[in-house]
Amino acid sequence: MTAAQVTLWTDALDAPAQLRRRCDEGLVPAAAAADLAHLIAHGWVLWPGAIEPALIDRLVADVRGHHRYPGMFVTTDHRNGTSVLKRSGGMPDAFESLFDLYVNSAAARDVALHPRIARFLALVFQARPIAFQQLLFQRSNGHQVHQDTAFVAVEEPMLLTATWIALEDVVEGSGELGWYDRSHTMAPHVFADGSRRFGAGDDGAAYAAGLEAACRAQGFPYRTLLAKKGDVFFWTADLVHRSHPRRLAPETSRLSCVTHYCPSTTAPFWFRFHPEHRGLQPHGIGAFASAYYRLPTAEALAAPARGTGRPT
Ligand SMILES: O=C(O)CCC(=O)C(=O)O
Ligand SMILES: [Fe+2]
Repeated sequence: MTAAQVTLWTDALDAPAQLRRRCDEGLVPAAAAADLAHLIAHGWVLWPGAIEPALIDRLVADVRGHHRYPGMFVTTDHRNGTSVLKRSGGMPDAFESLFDLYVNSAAARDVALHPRIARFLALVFQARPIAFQQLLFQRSNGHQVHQDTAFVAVEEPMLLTATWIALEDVVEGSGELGWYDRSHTMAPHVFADGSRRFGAGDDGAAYAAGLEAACRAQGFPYRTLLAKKGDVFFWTADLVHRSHPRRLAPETSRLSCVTHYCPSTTAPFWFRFHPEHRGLQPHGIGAFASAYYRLPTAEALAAPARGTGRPT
């Protein structure tokens, strides 16, 4: 048996009653009530066209132009077939994913903590939102079926949400986001070391296969997202999701921005091990943290302090 989990109120068993009470007390704006009810029931909510096209265009320009600042970005190294991270190079690159772009891109900050998102996070968290791991995908990375609690670690694992934002219209077969509706209600998956974090003693393929089998056995409908530019898909800690298997060429564009968030009442797990990476960069009603860059920074462009190695 594991100890009772600390969860967001939206993931609590009595969340529908809590929502009714909060609405009665005037704590939830009318426009947000339906979104919260959907999040509670389904584990996700979709906001079509929530991000302005001009802001998306600014972010895409930063992504496509990042080679102009060699070494300033932390990226995947998939071309070399490794899962180790590297610093960005000086040639145009539309293949690798960029980590924590919000440090060096004002547009990435404005997208990740867009007022629509920040306001909703404040309702869900009842605290200041901290954006703490951002992945800018230029194409699908082919993620297997997972719950973010396994790979995006927070001190209280369930105090976690994420957004997936389309920076272009998604093409079918490009590795679109897929998820199991209502799968956030599954019993918590506990790994070999007794934690909710995937670790050295765990088998990735077995984990993915087991999770998928459990979703099917419980009859959670599988869905994919043919998102349009500017759409925001918001999900909670334990929603089971994946990159839907790609049918098109590996380099097919699927520009999208994923950001993970926790409330300021907890901390990203790496804070334990990297005190120099506990800094926060305030932004609007929220803030950013980074495992790779030292924050806060007054620089318009900051160099990674831990740019290579295994992802945290
Ligand atoms: O974009 C995808 O295909 C999946 C991304 C994902 O699961 C994540 O970043 O947590
Ligand atoms: Fe994920």
